[in-house]
Order: sequence, then C-alpha cells, then structure tokens
Amino acid sequence: METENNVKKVMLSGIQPSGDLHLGNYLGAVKNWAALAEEFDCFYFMADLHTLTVRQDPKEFRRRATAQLAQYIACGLDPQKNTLFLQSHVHEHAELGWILNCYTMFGELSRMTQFKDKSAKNAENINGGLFTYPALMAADILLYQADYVPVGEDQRQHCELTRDVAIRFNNLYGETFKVPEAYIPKVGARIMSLSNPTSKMSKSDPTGCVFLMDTPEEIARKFKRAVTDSDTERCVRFDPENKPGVSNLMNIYASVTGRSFAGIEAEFDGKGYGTFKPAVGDAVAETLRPIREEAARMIADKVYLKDVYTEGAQRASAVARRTLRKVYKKVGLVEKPF
Ligand code: ATP
Ligand code: LTN
Repeated sequence: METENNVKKVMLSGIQPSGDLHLGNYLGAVKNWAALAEEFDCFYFMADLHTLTVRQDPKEFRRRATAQLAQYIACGLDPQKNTLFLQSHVHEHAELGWILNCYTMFGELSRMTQFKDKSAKNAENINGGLFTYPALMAADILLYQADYVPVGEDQRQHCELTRDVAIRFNNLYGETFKVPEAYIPKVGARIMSLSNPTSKMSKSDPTGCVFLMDTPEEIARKFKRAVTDSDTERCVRFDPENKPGVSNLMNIYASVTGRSFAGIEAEFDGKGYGTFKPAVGDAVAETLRPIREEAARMIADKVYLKDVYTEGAQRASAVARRTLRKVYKKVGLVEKPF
C-alpha cells in the first residue's frame, strides 16, 4: 500500500482532435507535459467527444484522433510513463459528464467565452453539447482526482468552473472530488495567429497557423509572411499592446530557444523585422523537424498506435471507475452489478 506521502500528484489534460496540432498547442500545452512524467502521475487524452460539438467529416476525424496520439508521443510523451488514451474509449467520461450536467448551472455555462466564440463561428449549429461542454470537461478532470491541469491561458475559465462544480458537489455530499488547479506556463501560454496577431492561433482557423506536421519550407514561408506591426520604429521590442505581431513572434522565439525577451531585443538590435522573421521561422522549423519525422513514422504503424491506446484506456478506466462508483453511491444511484 502506498502511503499518503509517496503517492504522486496527478496531472491530466486533453486536446480535441478538431484539427492537426499546431505550434500554440505545442508551446502552450504538450511541450510542457513531457517533463512532468517523473514527478507526476500523468493522464493525457484526445478529447474526441468534445470535438463532436462541431460537425466533423467522420473519416478525417478518425484519422486525426490517432495521428494526434502519434504527435503526443513524438513530442516526448512516453506511453510507458504516461497514460495516453482516447476519451471516447473510457465510457466513464460520458457517464460522469451527464451527472455533472445536473450540478452545473445555466448561468455559469452562459458565461463561458469558448461557448460564445464557437457559437459565433458556427451560428448554424449551436447545439446542446457545445453549451454543456464544460460539464464534460469537469468530468474528464474529476474522474482522475487530478491535482493539476496543464493547459494554455484560454482554458483557465473552464478549469475555474471545474473547481466550482467540484466544491459544490463536495459541499452537498462530502469529500468526493479533488479540487484541481490549472497549471499554465509563463511563456508560450497564448500564441497568436501569424496572420492576425490579435486572435489566438487555433486549429479551427488554419490561416496563420503553423502545424506540427508542416515541412520546414512551409514553416519558413509562413513566418516570412507573418503580419508585423505598422509602427514606424520597426525594431524588435516586446510590447504586446502596441506591437502585437512582433511580440507574438518574440514569445514564439523565446519559447523555442529559451531566450529572454531582453536577450532577443539585444540579439536583433538594429536589425529590423526582415532579419527577425526568418530567424524565428528557422528556430521553429528546427524544433519541429524531429517531432514531424517521428510522428510520421508512428502514423504509418497502426498496430503500435492501437496497442498504445488500448493499454491507455484500460489503465484510465481502472482509475475512472473508482470515482464513478463513489459518485453513484453519493447521489443515490443503485450500484452497478457488473
Ligand atoms: P479549437 O480551434 O478546436 O478550439 P485550439 O487550437 O484552440 O482548438 P484546443 O484543442 O482548444 O486548441 O487546445 C488544446 C490545448 O492547447 C489547450 O491546453 C489550450 O490551452 C492550448 N492552446 C490552444 N491554442 C493555443 C494557443 N494559441 N496558444 C497557447 N496554447 C494554446
Ligand atoms: N477544453 C479543452 C480540451 C479539454 C481538456 C479537458 C483540457 C477537454 N477536456 C480536460 C484539459 C482537461 C480545449 O478546448 N482545449
């Protein structure tokens, strides 16, 4: 039996296979996950049930889910050290998701900015799932009694709602869920689109997006074309308010090279945007090259990927089942006989 002191804290996160992974997903999320495996008990999944809130082409959707798994592994997530799985393979997510829907308020859901953004973008399909999405996300997290949820800045609001739901449930029924915390990096937490630096780089808006599977040539082209600012000084200086384009590129450069903003300003002092943009492109292409090559190798090996997600779902389900059983008991559902 493990004692209280030697049990590792739990990390958990997921990304929707709603498009191919991009630089924002990598710098804001996945890159930071790999380093956590020794210290924490880590669960990472493809949030495929969440992706159904927006209409998908079934064939393409299926391809992306396992391609994303290959990209997780290529980004350094060792399947021996991390539990990697598809959300839809662990039925406890949908089950607890329903129950938590009944403990999440209409007013709370109405305030979510992701819901507002996505309903503005998909005005013809504002479905119930899009609205109640955060209750399923709370279930994803609470099933594993997660301590920390490593995500980018845009997911902070959903993590806060998860905490509120957990606290509400615990107050009603006694200690059931661990109340989790968002774990947000300082640099890279919000990468903006290269073509529109005031909106975030996002899978569902591929313009201005650098994908992990882009070739070095594509990456170079995208950075050369990156929108910079129309200020007159044209120098490389971090000032997100007045120079959003250059500041975004600096954030990216800092994230891939580990340099400070002051160091970057010194490096490009007097050199202007024409030198800076290709330098950022080169640094990004070199960072992504090994990831792209390894992911491509794994995407071709379907048997291997299936072994990984089968084992991952089995391990995840064993943990999720325990929490769900506890919840059934607390709310008064009859214990499952199997
Ligand atoms: P979608 O367009 O489907 O909403 P997305 O590209 O916004 O997708 P998500 O699946 O919502 O990506 O996010 C996956 C993870 O990547 C989350 O932890 C999120 O915070 C992080 N992330 C997404 N976009 C960025 C970004 N531009 N900068 C930093 N982190 C990001
Ligand atoms: N909502 C997240 C994806 C997501 C998630 C989660 C992240 C679904 N379930 C649980 C962390 C923990 C997004 O859109 N990025």
